[in-house]
Amino acid sequence: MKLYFNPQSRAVIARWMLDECGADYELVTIDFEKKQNKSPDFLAINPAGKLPALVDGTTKVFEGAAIGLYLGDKFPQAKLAPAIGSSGRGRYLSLMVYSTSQLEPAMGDALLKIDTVPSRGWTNFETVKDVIERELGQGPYLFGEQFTMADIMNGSMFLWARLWGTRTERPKLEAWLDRLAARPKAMKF
Ligand SMILES: N[C@@H](CCC(=O)N[C@@H](CS)C(=O)NCC(=O)O)C(=O)O
Repeated sequence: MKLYFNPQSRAVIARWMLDECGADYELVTIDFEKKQNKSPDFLAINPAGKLPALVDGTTKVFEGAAIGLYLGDKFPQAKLAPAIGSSGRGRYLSLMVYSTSQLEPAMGDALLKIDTVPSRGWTNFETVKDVIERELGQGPYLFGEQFTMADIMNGSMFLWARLWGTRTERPKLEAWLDRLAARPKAMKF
């Protein structure tokens, strides 16, 4: 497998996924300065010209959440995804999509200090925190004792925000984030 990568990008999240899977992979560095992400070769992998992107044989996957879903199913032994047909599967798919369709844009609004317009499809960031806190329940992870790709996708967004000095101000969420960051294979910046 090849992960198209730049250390200053969301590809560090995909690398975290691959490491948690115990996958054998190669990093292909993409230089943003040289606009390698807009080259015809790269656009054939990700037509949006963005990182991360993953190539596994003839399979091409782009969008971080899609890469997580793909890897979670490809490496069932890593137990990073509730199995197809299991009771948690629907909530898992929902939380994976939620991470980029709601959590991330809501966080963007909050960091940029702009009002969230509900008609655009996501709630404000405080509501996102309520949702994730509720989904976490007693933890320690979103699926109880089972650490999954949903923890990586949702947690990594909050961990990014920490780099900008933003904390959730919610003890339960902060404890979860500390737990994620302490995992030996957690993303490194
Ligand atoms: N929703 C996308 C976001 C991808 C994205 O915006 N990647 C950034 C790096 S973090 C990028 O490639 N930017 C370069 C560009 O847009 O030219 C995902 O989750 O994969």
